[in-house]
Amino acid sequence: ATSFTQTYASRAEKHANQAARALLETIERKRSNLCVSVDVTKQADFLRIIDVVGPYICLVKTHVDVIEDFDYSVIERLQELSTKHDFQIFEDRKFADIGNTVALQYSSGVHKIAHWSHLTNAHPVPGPSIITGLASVGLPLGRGLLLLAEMSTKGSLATGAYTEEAVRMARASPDFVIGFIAQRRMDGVGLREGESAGDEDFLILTPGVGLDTKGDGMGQQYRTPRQVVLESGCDVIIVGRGIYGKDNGANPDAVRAQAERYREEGWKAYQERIAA
Ligand code: 5BU
Repeated sequence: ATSFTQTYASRAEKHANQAARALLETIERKRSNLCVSVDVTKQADFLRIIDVVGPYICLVKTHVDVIEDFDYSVIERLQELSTKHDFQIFEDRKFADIGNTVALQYSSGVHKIAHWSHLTNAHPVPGPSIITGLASVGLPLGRGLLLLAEMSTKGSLATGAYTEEAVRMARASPDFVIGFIAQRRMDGVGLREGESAGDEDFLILTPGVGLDTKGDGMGQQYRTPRQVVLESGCDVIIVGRGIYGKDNGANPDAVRAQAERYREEGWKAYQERIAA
């Protein structure tokens, strides 16, 4: 069986990377493949939304650089919530520079991402040296990296040969690169003649998920959890505004209801998939 029909639990057992294993185990334990993306600008909104959705998610995705009143205490609160509700953390930093610079951006500055974020991601555009730079910081801390193989936006340039090269880059660093931000399963993509996929198992985390709208008027394109998990073989659905709405999650009951709804849809699609 390919990873398409394997359970999250059985994939966890085989994964060499600590962060990948922890995420897969969390998904199985909580029966949730839902990641919430919390893109709000105030600490208070950020922490309130996470406390409400915490029970229903496997992962919180952050853009900490949009928090206006950021200080390091937000990270400490986030870590407390991660323990309280049993979820992993993914800073969606999208690194894209030379190895030396990304190592500094990952370890240092105001945010010190590597110190608290189990997963982060990078654009493959600089080539393999971006992985070397990030791994020099992240591997000793047991972190995992996702490469941006595709994007959810209209007119994305990350297609075709670019996507295939991204998968080749990941294949060359299996200890640190655990998978992709992409819109579909990537097993075997970009294999050259005579190469075999072996037992590679890339995790696919997928943004651009929404049940009620098709887009946001700024290029975002939404698909349903069923399209993403069952039809395209992705592993984790990433949902932002579909859960916290247009008012920064001001109504906790509404946020909770949406989180429950997306969790349910994502899990149903997975159960159908493994039964296939
Ligand atoms: P939304 O509110 O569900 O549209 O938020 C989607 C989030 O996922 C947001 O934080 C984006 O930065 C992120 N994202 C995306 O939407 N599409 C992509 O291809 C990538 C990231 Br990569």
